[in-house]
Amino acid sequence: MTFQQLWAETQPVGRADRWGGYHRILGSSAELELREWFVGAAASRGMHVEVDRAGNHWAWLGDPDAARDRGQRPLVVGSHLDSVPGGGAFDGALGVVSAFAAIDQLTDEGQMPAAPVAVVSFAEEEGSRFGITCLGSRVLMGSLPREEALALRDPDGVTMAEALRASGADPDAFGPDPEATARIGTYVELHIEQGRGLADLDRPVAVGSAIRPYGRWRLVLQGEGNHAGTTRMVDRQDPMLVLAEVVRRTCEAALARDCVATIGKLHVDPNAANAIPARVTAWLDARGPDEALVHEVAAEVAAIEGVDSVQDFFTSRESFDGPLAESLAELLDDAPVLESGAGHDAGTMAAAGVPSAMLFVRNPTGVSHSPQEHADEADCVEGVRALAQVIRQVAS
Ligand code: HGY
Ligand code: MN
Ligand code: MN
Ligand code: MN
Repeated sequence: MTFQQLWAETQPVGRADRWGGYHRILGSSAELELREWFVGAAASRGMHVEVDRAGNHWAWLGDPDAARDRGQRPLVVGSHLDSVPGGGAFDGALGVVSAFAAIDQLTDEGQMPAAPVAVVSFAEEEGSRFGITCLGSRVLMGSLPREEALALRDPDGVTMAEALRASGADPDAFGPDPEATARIGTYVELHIEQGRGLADLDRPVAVGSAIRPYGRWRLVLQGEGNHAGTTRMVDRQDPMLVLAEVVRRTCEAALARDCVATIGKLHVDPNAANAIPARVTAWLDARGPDEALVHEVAAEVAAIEGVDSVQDFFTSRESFDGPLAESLAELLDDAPVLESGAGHDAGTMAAAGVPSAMLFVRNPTGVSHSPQEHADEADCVEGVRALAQVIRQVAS
């Protein structure tokens, strides 16, 4: 099938009415529908579907175990199918759709390598339900201990273990999967660019060089709940005042250090218009050119009076395989090589020692994690063509 045909199949799934964005949250009907689409797409291409112990979906063309017996380690391409709440159409889905489209293009041209190739769809890349990004790849590779993952809670208080049980899966079987990981020779992820690097360079496709350091902290601002009408202003302990200071200082601390930092999610208890909040939980997402600077931003915010801070995760700079990136850039007509300000499963793979690379497709406005996220069809087709070239080169 062409890219356009495959894209048309996935586009209606999970489009939310409210803001026009996509809601493809782990375990939601939309996310389950896309998984079914993935299984169907694999089956119609004669690919064998497996779900690893961390809940990631794999579609294998060819037999990876026979390849291993021959001393080959296969190429894996793919991305993720979940989204942030109200996210764009391209983040994640573009990589999975492009993977199938590239395989189809090579097959039609009689150029598909004989060596096995897999398409992977990683689970909960956005961390929209359980709070930790790249959850499926982190658990798979053992960089997030299974006990920690099983104890994570979603916004309704449901633990990962309970969610697995409810979906018919066995939490005891959940965890790293050495058998699945031993099959991965190289991982290449195509993704929409989430900034304006390619638009500025006027090029359709780039190769990724690294993922910038990234941390997330949960800030608990404790106050005293009380009646909004009867409590004198001088008698209040209102955590919203602390929040106002947190937001202002987050921006200042990031600006002063060439970092970016965001308070994008809040939980207000009890969340009533006529009650002074008893407690506010705010999430700080901070990223930057170097780890020390990112930690400094978080430390400055955590030091504000009234703030208790817990680190949810920290991801170091992840550099992709340098020689691989260089060879891909050369293969793709001297494509530009760009760093990523966004996290990706390819970063988890690189951190675990898997030779990994990324391709980025131009995003004219750079907007992402928003319904306004966009890539032109011609650039997406160019991305598929690039991925097909990479498959032909790397898999054979
Ligand atoms: O970068 C992120 O927020 C996530 O990994 N997509
Ligand atoms: Mn994303
Ligand atoms: Mn993504
Ligand atoms: Mn009352």
